[in-house]
Amino acid sequence: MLIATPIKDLKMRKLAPLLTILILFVAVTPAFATIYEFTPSQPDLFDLDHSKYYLWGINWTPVAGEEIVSINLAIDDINNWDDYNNILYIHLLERMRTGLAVRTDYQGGGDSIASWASNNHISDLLLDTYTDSDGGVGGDVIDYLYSFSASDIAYFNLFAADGNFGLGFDPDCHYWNSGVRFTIETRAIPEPASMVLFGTGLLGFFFRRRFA
Ligand SMILES: [Ca+2]
Ligand SMILES: [Ca+2]
Ligand SMILES: [Ca+2]
Ligand SMILES: [Ca+2]
Repeated sequence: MLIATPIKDLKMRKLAPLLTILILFVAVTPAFATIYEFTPSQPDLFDLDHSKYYLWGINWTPVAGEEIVSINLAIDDINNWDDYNNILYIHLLERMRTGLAVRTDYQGGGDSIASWASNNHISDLLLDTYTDSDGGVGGDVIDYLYSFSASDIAYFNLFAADGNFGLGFDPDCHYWNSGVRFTIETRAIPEPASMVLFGTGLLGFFFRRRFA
């Protein structure tokens, strides 16, 4: 069992106000989180038709003074048409003309985004593949969510540095869904100057208490 111990030690008594201020500071500092959300012009990407692949170009420039905390790709209510083929390839692209482009692969050719990127000399990263666990229309209809790893975010920062990047989807077979969303969450990078000021203030407070 945990029992709260009173602060008996003299040193700790002196440090207590300092700790209180630190805790207050953490508690009152707003997170400054900003969410940037993107949806393709056709929100469900035409239900990810098996005979196509989709290239979605997005213009977004990393904001000075902000760092990326998380990036998520969501596809709501995804469900495969049948299990003749059952794989959806999802790529991050270094660049892509803004908006949505639909190309044809007749459901074949494996990962058509990888081939397209290679043929067009565009750097790309295979983010994920999705397979419907029950194969077909029955059973599971799930909300797919892919959260970028730290390494994915590093690639994203590289790809988006010039203000443009893309996402590529190759469904082989058909994936019904009710919408695709791409979300970037950032937070303000603490400014070194204000941290120094804050530190100086704390020190001042501590010494005033100590030598008063
Ligand atoms: Ca396809
Ligand atoms: Ca394909
Ligand atoms: Ca299913
Ligand atoms: Ca780029």
